[in-house]
Amino acid sequence: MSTATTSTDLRIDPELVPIRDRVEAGERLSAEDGLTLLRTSDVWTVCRLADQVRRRMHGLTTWYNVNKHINYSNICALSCTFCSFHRKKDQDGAYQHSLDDIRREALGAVEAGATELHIVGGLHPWLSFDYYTDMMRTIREHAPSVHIKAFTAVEIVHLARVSKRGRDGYDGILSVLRDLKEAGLGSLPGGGAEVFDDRVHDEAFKGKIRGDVWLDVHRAAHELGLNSNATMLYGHVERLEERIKHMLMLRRQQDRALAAWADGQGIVGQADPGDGDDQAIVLTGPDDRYPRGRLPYLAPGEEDEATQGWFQTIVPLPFIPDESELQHLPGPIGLENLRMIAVMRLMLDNIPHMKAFWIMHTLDMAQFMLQNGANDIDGTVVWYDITKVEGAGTHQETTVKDLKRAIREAGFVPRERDTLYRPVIRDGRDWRIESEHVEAR
Ligand code: V47
Repeated sequence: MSTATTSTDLRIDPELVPIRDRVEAGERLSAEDGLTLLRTSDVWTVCRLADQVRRRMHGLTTWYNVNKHINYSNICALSCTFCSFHRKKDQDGAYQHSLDDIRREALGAVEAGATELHIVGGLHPWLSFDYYTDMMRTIREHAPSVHIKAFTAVEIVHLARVSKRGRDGYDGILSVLRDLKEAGLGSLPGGGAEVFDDRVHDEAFKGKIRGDVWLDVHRAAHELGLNSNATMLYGHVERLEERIKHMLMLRRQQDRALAAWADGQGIVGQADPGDGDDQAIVLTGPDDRYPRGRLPYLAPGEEDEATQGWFQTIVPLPFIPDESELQHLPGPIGLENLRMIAVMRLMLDNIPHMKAFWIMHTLDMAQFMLQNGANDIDGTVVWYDITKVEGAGTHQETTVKDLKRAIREAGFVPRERDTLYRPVIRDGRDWRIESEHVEAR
């Protein structure tokens, strides 16, 4: 790498100089910029820029939550090559939880002070739609204060088929989400996005929904006032260009989701470099661009009246090869994972939060990621069956004490949040959401 001297006398890849200037000015980065960030050997400059952006957006605040994951069944009609979670019905290790099991899990979560249940499963071939709405109602009845974040986009499309609404396309998806919301669903997790590209789809997860359908499901959720998260599962058969394409597709959809809100905030849209007529809503600029607040926020109690949701968090997921059909691939490690966190922070300038999911990165690496763009370390988790790093079993739990320690030692201030990023005030297992909204600093 050739180097040049910056005003602060640090060495920087000259190709990153114009990108640094655009980041400092709060301008949207282009696809070419994204590729440069992915290719440069000057990873530390990329990380430093992401840290600058993260501090602008969130100051020193770093979020964690007290949550519990439930996988209601690992029986799945699909057999994605990257996935080691799925089982066929009679296969060893296949399981399916009854609603009684779910009730017990929900009560256990309340007992442990959880504010969130994160519920996903395989595409179960025989369970009826009632199972899913009854699951929501059971939790609502026994754990009314707990937020239910459940079902990836591919599960929603599966439920449209199961409930005979599959042929209705977008309307079928809307109608399924409406029923689930009515039964208690509070938001959608970001899983199942993988990489939005048909070539990658056909090679690694054929049979699963394509990127446009994943985006439709989240658009429908946003239309119903439900917030959602987004992921990218990287480091398998995709190319760097395809990673950037994925980010740009998410960014474009988020511009549309935030357009009306941004208008009300007096945030001036920018022209999007090389891409469409939509105004770019950039949330990563200098403070004076956001006189009425930088980040979209849903006040406590407004959930039912919300008419427009958005992507809250981006969760980069490194491909973990163990026990999958793609286990001959190495999977991304250390520096590559740090770089991805940073590049996604810089490119996804309109997604408020960036999560370093410690289960997939390890807590040690997630701690590093807090200094490279991430402002959220996820939660206590408890049970996790989808990936197992370094020989972990399904019991994968950490304590609030360890999460706070990781955050503090990285130089940040830990704050507990609920699923919708509102500060939680806690007294043992009892908690409430702070009603006054103050932007994190
Ligand atoms: O949907 C499956 C991915 C996802 C592998 O929204 C794999 O807050 C890596 O989406 N290696 C589940 N990834 C995880 C997920 C998630 C996690 C934490 C928080 C949130 C959130 C979402 O994991 C799956 C799939 O995309 N996945 N297999 C694998 N071998």
